[in-house]
Amino acid sequence: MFSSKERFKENFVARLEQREDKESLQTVYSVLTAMVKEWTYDDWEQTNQQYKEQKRKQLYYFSIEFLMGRILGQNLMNLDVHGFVEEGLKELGFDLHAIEELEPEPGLGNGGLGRLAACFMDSLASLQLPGHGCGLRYKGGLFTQVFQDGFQTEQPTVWIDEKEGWGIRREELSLDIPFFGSIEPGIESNRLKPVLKDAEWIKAVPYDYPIVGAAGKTVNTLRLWQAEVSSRPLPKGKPRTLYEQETAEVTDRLYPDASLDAGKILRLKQQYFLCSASLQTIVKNRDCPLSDLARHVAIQINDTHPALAIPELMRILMDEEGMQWEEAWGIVNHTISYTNHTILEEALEKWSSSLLERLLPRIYMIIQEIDRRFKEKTQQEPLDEWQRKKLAIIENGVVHMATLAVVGSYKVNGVAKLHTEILKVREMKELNDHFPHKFHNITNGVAHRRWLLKANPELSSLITSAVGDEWIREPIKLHKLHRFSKDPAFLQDLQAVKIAKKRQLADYIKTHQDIIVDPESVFDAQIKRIHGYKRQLMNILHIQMLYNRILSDRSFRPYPRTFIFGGKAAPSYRYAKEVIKLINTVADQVNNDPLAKKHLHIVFIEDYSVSKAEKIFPASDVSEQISTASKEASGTGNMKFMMNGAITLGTFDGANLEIVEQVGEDNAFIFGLTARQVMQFEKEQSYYPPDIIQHEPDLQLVMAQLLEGSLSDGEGNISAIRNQLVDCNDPFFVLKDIQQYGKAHERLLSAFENSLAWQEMSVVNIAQSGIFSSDRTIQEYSDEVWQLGRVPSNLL
Ligand code: KOT
Repeated sequence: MFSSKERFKENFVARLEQREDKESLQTVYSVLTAMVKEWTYDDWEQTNQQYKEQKRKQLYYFSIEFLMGRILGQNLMNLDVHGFVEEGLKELGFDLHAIEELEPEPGLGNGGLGRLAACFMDSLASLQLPGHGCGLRYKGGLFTQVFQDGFQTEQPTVWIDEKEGWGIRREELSLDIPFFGSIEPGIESNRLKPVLKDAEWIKAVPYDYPIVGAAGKTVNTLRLWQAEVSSRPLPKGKPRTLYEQETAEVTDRLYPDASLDAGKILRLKQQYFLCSASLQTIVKNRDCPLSDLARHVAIQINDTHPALAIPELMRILMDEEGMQWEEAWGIVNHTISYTNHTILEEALEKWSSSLLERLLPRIYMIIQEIDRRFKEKTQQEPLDEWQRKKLAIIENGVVHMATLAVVGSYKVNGVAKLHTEILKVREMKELNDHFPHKFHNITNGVAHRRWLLKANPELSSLITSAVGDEWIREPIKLHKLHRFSKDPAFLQDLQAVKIAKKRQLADYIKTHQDIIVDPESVFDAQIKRIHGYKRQLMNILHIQMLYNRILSDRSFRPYPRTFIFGGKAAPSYRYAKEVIKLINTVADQVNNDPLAKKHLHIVFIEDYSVSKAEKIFPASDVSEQISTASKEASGTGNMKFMMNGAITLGTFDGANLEIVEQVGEDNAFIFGLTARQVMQFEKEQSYYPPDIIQHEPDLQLVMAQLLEGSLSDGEGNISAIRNQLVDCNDPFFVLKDIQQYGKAHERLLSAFENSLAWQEMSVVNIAQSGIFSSDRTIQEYSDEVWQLGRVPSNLL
């Protein structure tokens, strides 16, 4: 490693000299990546060595998605060399920023759940905790979104770059995973052992990625498994070409929306492949007697996608290691813990028993036995039929993965206070009554090193110049900024930083989307997956209402605003795709209207991704967090905006409530139905949108435009939106909340006009954001669930 810019430059130039195409930025990228890899690998080996020597308890975070974003810049930052590498390269005539942009972005996740896993990886290593990721090495990440005539189209992506990639193939650690076949009784060393016959085997090859902790020497591992053809014989009658094709599919690409792809055999294959390969490796590499596993290993399952870890660990302990059920169950039940990320009915995983039984016969037998024993246990309890149903793992030919995950784990957590409460009192009430000590809350957090330090170096420098740099290691120290909340010089500097970031984004928008936006206007952003409950529809209908009013009311000349959207729709999610088209249609009309464009601009950033998010969060004034109350488990974008000084315009949902708890109602704009009210309406089925529209002429106009006027092109392009709003009685309460939303916008706009007061709100938000660092979240997991701090007691 280099301690100075000069040493770095010397070494860099020497390496560049050996390359052919010295002038190309691609070569520079390749040389720099190779250097960073080398620096990392020494520490990586040392970290592993130390973990072994100290016999530290290890955490494995099982997740079907890891949305890492670009790695080079983050590693430079965490290695604490970003500054001098950037300067050194500049002196040699290269722009580090441009070099970083050459890295193919690993988009191995869909959104919140996958990005959370990536933030957790950063925090684990930065807190010097022994925590590693286990996932899949999809060849293609999330699709690339391309707009054609305002519609989303999808193009496949390939992020894997075998030459420059960060991963190391660990061929020697490969293993074969069986699918299909049938179970026959067998005997081994005088005990019964189920034998799997005629299985189809898929080879799992691990690729290890270094996870570099901040300013420390800790380098943890993200292990991603790749599916390849096994050398074992094929079952009789299976054509080789079909086998090869099906095998390649297993890690060919990420599913673009878990909740919509439920029931697909390939998805189930992916899940078992991940669980089995990871668990077999963990059990094999343990350095303790098997009976002590739970004291040496913790496994966190990121939602239910890896819940097959529960029966698979049972299988390994019993069938491979000869343990009895009770002992094995005790170990599983003290090793695995589960995080729930959603209460949306359609996202709760269910598998058909027959599919599970066919693909994974032994695993299905074990699930049946877990279910049988659990039913036996609850038999004595005075429960009605409905309550028994809610406690069933297998019911009516369906396996309920969330129930399996709760029964098989020692801790279950929701991801924000409200979400956990809803789990406990409603969604999982019966399970919580049965296991009162399992359920607890751990509110999400985000890696402030990526979302503030890396994404917003200008703001980071300003913070450091005011309060020192302790906040980088201890984000709670951002509190110190309160001292500056009334300091006019600081507030002006803060405003200057915001304007600079807005200019940078405006330049990006001009270059990439050919739209000119005014950096002095309010930048109001909603960036997240497109989904009914997230209510991008309410946002765009409100903009259309503003537009109508500008045209009809000569006295209405509001302060200029730029509305920024970003997000992808699942390819098969018709409604969400229509919302995208609608936003693009309104954008076209408004941006090209000579009067309206003085007040409103709309930009839909194409192909939203982690690296684009890094540009948008720092440049935003307003953070749109407008989900239907009770539906957004937590949200994490809300935290990224807050760290960058944007003010939340949001509903009483997810972690928004905790943001408001931190900053006070005066420093956020909160509106709309509460979760309790939404749930009451749902229960009583008493919400009837026509009652509302009837009394609101501006709403009538926008509905008319939408359903038969300027926004509907008569070709059925908005039939799913129409269906939701009209035929389904607006299940996400868009029309119910839209007037309050408009009022909240008005309050916000008048607040913005007093720029010092706005900056003061901004300071309060940044100062209170430390608690939303994933360092805090990970420390809570470690203390309350994994207990990584403790040296195993048998060593004391
Ligand atoms: C998707 C399918 C099944 C189960 C869960 C999901 C899921 C949930 N995907 N992303 N989430 C989001 O997770 C984030 C991290 O906890 C939350 O902040 C967000 O509210 C969830 O929607």
